[in-house]
Amino acid sequence: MATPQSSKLPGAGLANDARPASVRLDRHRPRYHFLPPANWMNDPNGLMHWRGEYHLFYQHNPHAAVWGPMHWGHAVSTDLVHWTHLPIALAPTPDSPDQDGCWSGCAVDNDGLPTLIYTGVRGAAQLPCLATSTDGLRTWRKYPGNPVVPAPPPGLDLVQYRDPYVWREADGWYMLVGSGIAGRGGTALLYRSANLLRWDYLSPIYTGDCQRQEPVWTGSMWECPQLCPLGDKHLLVVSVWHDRQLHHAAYATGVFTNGRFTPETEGLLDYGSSFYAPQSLLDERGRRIIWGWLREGRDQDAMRAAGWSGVLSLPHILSPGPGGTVGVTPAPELAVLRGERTHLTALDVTPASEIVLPNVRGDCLEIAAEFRPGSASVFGLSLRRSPDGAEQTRIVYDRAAQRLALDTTQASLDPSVTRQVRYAPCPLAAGEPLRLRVFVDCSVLELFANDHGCLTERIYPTRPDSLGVALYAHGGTAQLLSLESWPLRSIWPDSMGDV
Ligand code: DQQ
Repeated sequence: MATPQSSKLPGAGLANDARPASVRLDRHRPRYHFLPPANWMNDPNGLMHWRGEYHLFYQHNPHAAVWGPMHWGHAVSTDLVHWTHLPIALAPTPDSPDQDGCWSGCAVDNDGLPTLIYTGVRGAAQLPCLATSTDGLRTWRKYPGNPVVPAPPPGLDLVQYRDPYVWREADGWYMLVGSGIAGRGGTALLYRSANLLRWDYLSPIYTGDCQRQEPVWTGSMWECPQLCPLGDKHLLVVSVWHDRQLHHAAYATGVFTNGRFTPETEGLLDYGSSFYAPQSLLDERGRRIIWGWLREGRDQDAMRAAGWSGVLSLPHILSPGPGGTVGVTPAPELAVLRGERTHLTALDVTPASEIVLPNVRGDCLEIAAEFRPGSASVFGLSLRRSPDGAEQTRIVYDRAAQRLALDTTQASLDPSVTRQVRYAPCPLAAGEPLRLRVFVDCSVLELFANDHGCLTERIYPTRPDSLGVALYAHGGTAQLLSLESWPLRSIWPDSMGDV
């Protein structure tokens, strides 16, 4: 085996009090979503529940708050909520197949030997590489025979090739590599191996059509593909790349048989603009839990000035939803973060004026609200609202369109940050209330509706008093059936991020 990895790199090992003031004092830095102590993070990688510990690796540039030479940062949790930063797990090795970066990949348990399969980058080559740990996932040795696939399969006219995802079936190991077929669309290439070290290419499991817009557009190339059983179907998750732009995380549920995937139902895992490159694990309780990278909505200068960039979504539990859709709920473990509950019952919300809730305010909040649409044409909640309403982020339910919107066009008075309206389909059966779960964490807003359909956005209110929550309705009266709210605590021991 090769030499052990250096684990004393800057970044992930920084003590909280050694972080630059810009990081400690940034009001936009989330407090209960996972992020590194400082600098850049993107994709979650190598997720694994190993002997009672959740291990999270992630794409990390420990040298700057912008994307750069990729390392694998590492953190561990026993409760899915509180994380301990560990030394960097993988760093580029000079003059090797990963000399220019250790890009995304996965983790498997090879009969008791934890093994990472990642993308080693050397120049234009992006090839699957392998590393193993014999000390409980703390340090990693790279396989001297890396890369374990010497080149992409010939003759396919591929658009990019990276992000191995590996799993075991009764007859051996299988691997997907994200790619695209020029002029057709995104694809995931299937391989098989007896030992993780030598791989035989089989075929694309399924190729999308980049001309097709409905039900979801899947672009020209797929990053970070992942295939796993969900209920009695298989779930394929891909991150849509097109013309060097990152778009959204799409899913398909369907049938996987004889190396081919046949989609039956398609959708987006999150309808906002931020959630990308998600990866899931199956935990020791049998739950399929997924995290995505939440991209910033501010520019490179602002990220450099802040000293950090990128955050993970909350852990989302996936389950089979109606008609082949995917159900998504926040992990119940998050309830340990709740402070004192505020509870409101039965309230009519009329077009007369917005109802600013007196005891519900803050920038680290969970809200669970149930509405009956009544006669209102649109209704909803505004959050991070300044007293004069000049800054506010609006959750809008449109009864006729059966659609939920997250409107960040007034979320910030800073003209340089991203502001937009994003929509998610949200059909309600006759008599079914709209049930919203909202998590506000400084610059993160995650919205769950009726246990399916997620909308996540990044928001950057400028005013310190943009903390209010209000209810509103137009075109008629909506009924608020109940609203519970809790302030949520920081997940870090010294309140990292508190200002
Ligand atoms: N991020 C990684 C790639 C992956 C992309 C590089 C997705 O491996 O395709 O940081 O965000």
